[in-house]
Amino acid sequence: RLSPRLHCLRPHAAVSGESFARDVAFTLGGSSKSINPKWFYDDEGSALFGQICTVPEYYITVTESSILSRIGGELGSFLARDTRLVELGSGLSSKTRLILDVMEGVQDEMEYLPIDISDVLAESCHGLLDDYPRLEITGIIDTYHGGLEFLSTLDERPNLIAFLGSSLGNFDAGEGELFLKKIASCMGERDMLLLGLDLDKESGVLEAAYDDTQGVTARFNLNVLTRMNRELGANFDLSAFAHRAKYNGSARRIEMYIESLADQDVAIPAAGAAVRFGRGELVHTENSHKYTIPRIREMVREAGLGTDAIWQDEENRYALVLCSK
Ligand code: AVI
Repeated sequence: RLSPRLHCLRPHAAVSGESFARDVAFTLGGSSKSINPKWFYDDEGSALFGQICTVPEYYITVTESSILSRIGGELGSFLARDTRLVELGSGLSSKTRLILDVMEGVQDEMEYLPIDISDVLAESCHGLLDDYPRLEITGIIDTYHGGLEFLSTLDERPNLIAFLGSSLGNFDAGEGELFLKKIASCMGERDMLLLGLDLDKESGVLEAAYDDTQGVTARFNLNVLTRMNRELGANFDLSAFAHRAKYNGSARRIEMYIESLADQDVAIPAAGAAVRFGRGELVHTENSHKYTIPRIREMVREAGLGTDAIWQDEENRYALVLCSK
């Protein structure tokens, strides 16, 4: 279904099958194996992530949403009549509604520019158009970097860049800080950044959030193997691999792995690779960094931004940070 209020652009071919093949050939080829978490998000992976957001142990989404609904009025006071909402990694756009509700109170015409690596972007936008009749959407299907590049081609209107769900935490150590600098370098004087970050906490709570009893996170993690089977012609036997999530206290992060349960060889024809896995060998699939308030302030400052507000939930599990130049 097409709408004159929805445009979807795919500026780069960066999300193509060929780059998936090349990337996994490289990251599974060395002695310490990994898979970049951006490959989680095919249609099935995006749907599974949506489901993770509703499991009881994964407090991140509900906590962020409850903070957002509580601070709506205050956030509105920072918005101009022509502020455009840009969202990095919009996914299913569920929390977006809470921000659009705030914009609706301040603006006659609303503009939303979601940037996501997954095709589900277009689908989730249709629901938004139905519910917000004064909304125009330009969806960008691309990596974060491609999306930010696109941002620099836009007119002078102020942007509220939302980067929610603690997605910054999925960058490798040091890379997240660099990416924050990159966002800052794309921001104009009137732009703002709304950053959602998960706070460091007890390891038991964190490990449960990344290894839920319903096994949704396990399916999400292992789905990347199914994706390789389908898209790259690989022959991973899903029953011979298992999901693992471990808290690394010194690095302040959850680390997700796929463990090989046997000595086995797997062919990945499209990547021109044959990969040998030892029993107990771990493939690192994701880091999810956790933050402290002092560390957040420091990161924001080092990126050349000022902190306008920090909001937290009552149990200090999560923080929403508003920053600008
Ligand atoms: C998208 N990202 C912020 C999630 C996280 O919490 O790191 C991805 C995720 N991985 C396992 N569960 C959720």
